[in-house]
Amino acid sequence: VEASIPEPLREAWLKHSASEFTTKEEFEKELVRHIETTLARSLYNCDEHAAYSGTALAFRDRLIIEWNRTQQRQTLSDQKRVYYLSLEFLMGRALDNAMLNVGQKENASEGLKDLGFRVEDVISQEHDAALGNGGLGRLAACFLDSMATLNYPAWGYGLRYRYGIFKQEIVDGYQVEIPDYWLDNNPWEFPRHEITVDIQFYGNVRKYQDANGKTANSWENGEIVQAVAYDVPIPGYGTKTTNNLRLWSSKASTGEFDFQKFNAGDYESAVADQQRAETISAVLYPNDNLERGKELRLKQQYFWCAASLHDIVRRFKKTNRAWNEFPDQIAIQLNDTHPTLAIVELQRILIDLEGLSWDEGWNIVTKTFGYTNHTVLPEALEKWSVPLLQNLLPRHLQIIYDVNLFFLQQVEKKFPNDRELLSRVSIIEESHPQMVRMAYLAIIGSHKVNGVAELHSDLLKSTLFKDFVNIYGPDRFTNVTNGVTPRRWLHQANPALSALIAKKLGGHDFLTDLTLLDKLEAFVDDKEFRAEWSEIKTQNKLRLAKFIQETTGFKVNPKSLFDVQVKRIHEYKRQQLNIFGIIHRYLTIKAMTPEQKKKVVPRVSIIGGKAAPGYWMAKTIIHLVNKVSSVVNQDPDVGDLLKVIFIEDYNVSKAEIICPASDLSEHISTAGTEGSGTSNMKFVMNGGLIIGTCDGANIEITREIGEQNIFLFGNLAEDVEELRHRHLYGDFKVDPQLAKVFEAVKGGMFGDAKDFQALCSSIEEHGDYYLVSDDFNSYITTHEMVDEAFQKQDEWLAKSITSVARMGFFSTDRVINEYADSIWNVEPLVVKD
Ligand code: RUG
Repeated sequence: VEASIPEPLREAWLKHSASEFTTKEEFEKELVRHIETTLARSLYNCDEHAAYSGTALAFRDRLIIEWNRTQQRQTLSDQKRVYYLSLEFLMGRALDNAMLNVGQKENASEGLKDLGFRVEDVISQEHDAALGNGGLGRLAACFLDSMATLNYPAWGYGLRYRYGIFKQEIVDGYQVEIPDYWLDNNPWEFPRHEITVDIQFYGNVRKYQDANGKTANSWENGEIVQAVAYDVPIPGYGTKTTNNLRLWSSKASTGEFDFQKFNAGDYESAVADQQRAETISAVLYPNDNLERGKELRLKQQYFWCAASLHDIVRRFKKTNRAWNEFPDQIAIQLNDTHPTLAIVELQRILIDLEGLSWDEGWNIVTKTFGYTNHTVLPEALEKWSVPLLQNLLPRHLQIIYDVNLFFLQQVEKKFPNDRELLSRVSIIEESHPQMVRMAYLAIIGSHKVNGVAELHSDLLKSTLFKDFVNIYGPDRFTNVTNGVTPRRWLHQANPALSALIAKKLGGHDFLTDLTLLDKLEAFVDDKEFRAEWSEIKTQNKLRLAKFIQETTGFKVNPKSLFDVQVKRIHEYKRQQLNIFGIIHRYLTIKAMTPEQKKKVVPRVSIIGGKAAPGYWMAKTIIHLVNKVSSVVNQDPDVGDLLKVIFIEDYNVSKAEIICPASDLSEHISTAGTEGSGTSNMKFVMNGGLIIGTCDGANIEITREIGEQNIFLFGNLAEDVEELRHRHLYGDFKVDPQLAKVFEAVKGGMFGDAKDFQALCSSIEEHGDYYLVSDDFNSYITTHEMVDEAFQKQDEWLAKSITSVARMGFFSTDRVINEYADSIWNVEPLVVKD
C-alpha cells in the first residue's frame, strides 16, 4: 500500500499529518481552537456545555488519529478479525473514559482549570449513550473496552437508535417514560455517508436455471431501505489500539422517493414512505429479558444483520481469498439470538449471490458463528411467526426450512424412529401460527454455544438445550463467565480507590492484569491502609448522599448502612422481596421501645431501575417502593434508622456514583433465573459486600472471595421446580412474617391497598412463582446477620479488602481472552510504537 504512493506525496502528507497533544498547553491550544472555530464561541460566551463540546472534540481528534492508524495496521496485518453483533451497546458517557484510556486526564483537568472550569462539571455535561436495556448491553460495552485494550482486531456492529432507552420520571409514585433523544451534538460518532448498503424487504422468490443449468433462487421486488454507517471510535486503555463500533442508521433508499406519487400531487404520501424507512432505526425496544414479537423489531434485526454482513463480506472480498478461507479470517459472535438472521443471510449470500453449493456455504457459516445465550427465562426466548417471516423475508424462510430439513435428517439418522425428539428439536414449532425458534437456529448455525456463568451454562445443558447436547455432543456447549471492565468500574468510577490500590501495589498495572489485586491481601491488617480504605468509602457515601438530597430532597445520614439494589425491575430479580423486607424492618422498628431502638443499625435502602413500559407488575413494584419511601422517610418514629430512596432514571453514569458508595448490594433473584448478573461484580470490586442467592455469577464470586465474605440465603436452583409444584398442588401457606407485611399493605399503610393487590395475590393466591414467601425468612434473618456484621467495622473492612483482592477473575479481559481462545481462535495484534 505504502509503495503505491510516490515519495514526494508521501512526504508532504506525513509532514502535515495530524499530531496528538501530550501536554497541558497542547491540550489547551486544541480546546481553545475548537471552542473558537468549530463551535464559534469565545472567552466571553463559553459555558460548561461548550467547554464539554470543545474538550470532547479535542479528544475525538486524538481518538480518530489512532483509529485511522489501527484500521490501517489491522488491514495490513491481514489477521483474523472478530465481529461482535449486538442490538444493544450501553456505553454511558465517553469523555471521561477517553481521557483515562489515552492517559491525558490530568493534562485535561489542569488545562480546563486554567480556563476556569472543573473537569468533573465538564464531564457531567455529557448525555449518556444509552443504546441498551441493562446487563446484556452493558456487557457488550465492557467487551469493546477489553477487546481494544487487549489489541484484538475487533469491531462491534449495532443499530444507531435515534431514541435510546427512555428517560424515567416518577410522577405521584408512578413511572412515566420520556423519549430519550440523545443525538444532538454527539461528538463521538462519524457519519460515513459514503458507506451505505441497500437492504431489501418483502418481495418474492423466483426460481431460475443458472448458467450451469442448476436451479437457483432470486429474491426480487419488494422494498429497499438504505443503511448508512456511523462509526464510533473505541479506545483501548494504555494502548494505541482504537477499534470501531459501527452503528447503522436507516434512510429511504436514494431514488426511492416516489416521484410518480410526487408528480401525481401525492407529496404527503411520498414523504410518509420516506419516514417509514427511517423508523427502522428510530427506537430501542425497551424490554429486558422479554420478547414481544413485533414486526418492526424483526425489521430492525434483519436490517442490521444484512448491513453488517454485507460490510464484512465486502471487506473479505477485497483480500481476493478463496471462500473457504472466510472462517480463518472472520469470527462473528451473536450476542443472544437477536442477530440469528445473520446466519441465514450469510448462507443466502454464499449460495444465491456467490454461487457456492449448499454444503460449501453451510460449512463456512457454522465455522464462522458463535452464539451466546444470556437467559433461560421462557419469556425472553425469541420465536418469530412463520407468516411474518414469509411476508418480510421470503427467501430467508426457505433457507430456514432447508436448514431444518437437513438438520432433522441428521438427527433421524443418529436417533432413528424418535418422532418426539424430532418435534422437540425442530426449528419450526408446530403451533398456530407456526413459529421459528431462534435459539435452535442459532445453535445449529454456530460451532460454539456459551452461557454466561457456570450455573447458567449447566442449566442450559441440562434443560433448555439438553437434546442438542445429545445430538452434537457436549463440546459444542461451553461456559464463559461474564466480567466487567475494571477501567470504567474501578478506575473511572472510583478514582480514589484506584489510586490507593496503585499506591500499595506500586502502579496501575492491576488495571490491565486484575489478578494483581491479590497482592492487597497482604495489607488487610495494615491499620493505616484500612483507615484510608474506610475514608474512601465514607467520601463516596457522602457524594451519593449529596446526589440523593439534590435529586430527591431526602437527607440521608452517611453513617448508615447503604443497602443498594439497582438493576432493571423484574419479578425474577425480586425487588418485591426487597421492598417487603424493608416494610418488615419498618414495622419492627415502629414496634420498638426507645431502648431497643438504640441498638438498631441505621439503614438507607436504595432502589433504582426501569420497568418495561408494558410490564405492569414491575411498574407496580416501583409504585410500592415510592409509596413506602414517602411514608417511611417522614415518620418521626423511625428518623434516621431507616430511609428508603428510589433513584429515578437509573443509568450508567448514575451507576458510577452508586457502586462506589454501597456497603451492601442485593443480588437476590430466584435461584436459577439470573444468567450471570454483572453489577454484583461492580459492587464487590468497589469494596461493597453483597447479599445474594445461589444464582448466576454470585456462585463464582463466592468461590473466589470465600463464603465468609458474602451473605448468601434462600433456596437452591435444584429445589425450585419442586417448590413451585407444591405451591400449586400441595398446601401453601404464606410465611408468617410476610403475612404481617401484607396486612400492613392491605390495611392501606402505603396508600390505596387496591394498587398493590396484584403484588400480594401473585404470592398468596397464584402460586408464588418466584418463591418470595419461601425465601422470606431466610432473607430477613440474613439481613439481621448483616446488621451484626456491620457493627464490627474492623471485620467488615477486612471482608471488604479481602473481597476486592480476590476479584481478579471478573475482568472482561479474562473473559475476552477466553472467547478468543476457545471460540474465535483470534490473536491480538501487537502494536509497536
Ligand atoms: O439477564 C441477563 C443477565 O443475567 C446477564 O448478566 C446479562 C449479560 O450476560 O444478560 C442479561 N440478559 C439476558 N439481558 N437480556 C437477556 C435475554 O435477552
